[in-house]
Amino acid sequence: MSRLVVVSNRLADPRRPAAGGLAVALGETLNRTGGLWFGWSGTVDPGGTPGEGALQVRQAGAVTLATVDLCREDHASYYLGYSNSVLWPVFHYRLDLADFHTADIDGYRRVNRLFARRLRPLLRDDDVLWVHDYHLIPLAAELRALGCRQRIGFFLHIPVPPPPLLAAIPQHEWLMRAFLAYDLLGLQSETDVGHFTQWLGTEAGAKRLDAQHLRAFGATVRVGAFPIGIDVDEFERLGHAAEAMDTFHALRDEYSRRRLLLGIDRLDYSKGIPQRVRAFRELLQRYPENRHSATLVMIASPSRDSVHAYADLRHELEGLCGAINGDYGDLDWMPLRYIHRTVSRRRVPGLCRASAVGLVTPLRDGMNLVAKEYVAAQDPEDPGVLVLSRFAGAAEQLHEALLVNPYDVQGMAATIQAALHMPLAERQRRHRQLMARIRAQDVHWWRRGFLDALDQCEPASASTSAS
Ligand code: GDG
Repeated sequence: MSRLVVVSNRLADPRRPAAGGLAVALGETLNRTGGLWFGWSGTVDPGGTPGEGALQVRQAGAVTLATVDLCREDHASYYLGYSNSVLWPVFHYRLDLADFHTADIDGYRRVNRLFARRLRPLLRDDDVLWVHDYHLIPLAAELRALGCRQRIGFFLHIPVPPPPLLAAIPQHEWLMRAFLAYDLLGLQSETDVGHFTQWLGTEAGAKRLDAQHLRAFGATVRVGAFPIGIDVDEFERLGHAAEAMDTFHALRDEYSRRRLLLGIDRLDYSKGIPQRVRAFRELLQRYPENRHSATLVMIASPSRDSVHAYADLRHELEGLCGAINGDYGDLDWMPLRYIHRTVSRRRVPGLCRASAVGLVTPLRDGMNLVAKEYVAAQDPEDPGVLVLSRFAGAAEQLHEALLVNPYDVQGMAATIQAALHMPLAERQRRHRQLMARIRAQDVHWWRRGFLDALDQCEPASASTSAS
């Protein structure tokens, strides 16, 4: 059997529970298959040279972890700059937050070239490579330029916006060529596949060979939707363990006469956090019976705080939460508990189960695993209700959630009110249906679907170079 080589910007120890969607999903995948996981070590070396970085290799169970440090300049241009101040905002439909600098694209190319140079000597001829996410779009082209002929698949964890937004990226043609160097391109949803196909069609005159294959720039790529799932069994195990049970009982005791609502995300402008808080304020305003009774627990784990847009979001949120607690709070009740810290993953299922409503309200999201985790954590006899943005990739699968438009604050408040009053039988029915799909389409289904499709691709069909 071929060895699996996973490449992603960041790695996690696959034997420990991680925070962050990609780290969780990849750790679970590699735990099953074994193999090699390659990426940035997470260390910024202040004395390092651009485009250089020593390789470190260590073993974590069945998984070999191979990492490279980045120097300060490469970290600034590749990670903070091009990845998170150009690709992340544009792919989340936020042209207004994109910040284009030539030095950043140069750094992005340099680091992808560095990764290819460090990874190449570790590869075996029959390896299968699975590259992840927007930081590494040109990696296959760089590997091909070094002579790699292995099958290489790419999975994009974030959404694909409509073509006119993509066309605003100054290097968008270069990006298209880079995508074409992969054998298989996996996206989260059919909406994303539609946008990607239109982009290649309108901007590169790509020809559709059949339902799955596109041809452009002399190369053929297979494109498909592979919605990512969670490891349901592992999450249920976590939910029955002591830390989750303790969290659940502590919250149930503390809020025995109150209803809890829960939001849990990285503090990111794509997650619709201020919109959710405004909807909660509207709930207290329009439905006063919720005062002294409903409490919103919002866990926003720190993320990318040296990017301006994230610091601005933090200030906005602190102002909003302070104003709501000031306006509505009382000596014996605070409407909002805002926690700007990462909570232990072991506590997450307990937090979810203690909450009557789970609020997942991104303005755009590739998938959103919290939505699936919230459902998986519920007690089937007395389940909470998932309120889910129609703009999360997860909405294509989770039809029985209460779908909302996060831009419509009043509409969201009305839906939260309906969720708080949903009869038990309806909650049970919706939960049963949601759970069946989350279980059937879990992280192993996702991994198998992607790797089986990659296996069917002709190796090294692409011969393009992104440079
Ligand atoms: C990207 C895409 C896509 C969150 N806060 C804490 C914490 N988390 C965990 C959650 C969940 C994960 O992090 C977040 O996953 P998401 O899917 O919601 O979001 P992103 O990190 O933006 O992930 C996304 C995903 O990739 C996978 O493809 O779904 O659309 O943006 O597991 O539980 N975990 C802990 N403490 C926290 O405070 N321990």
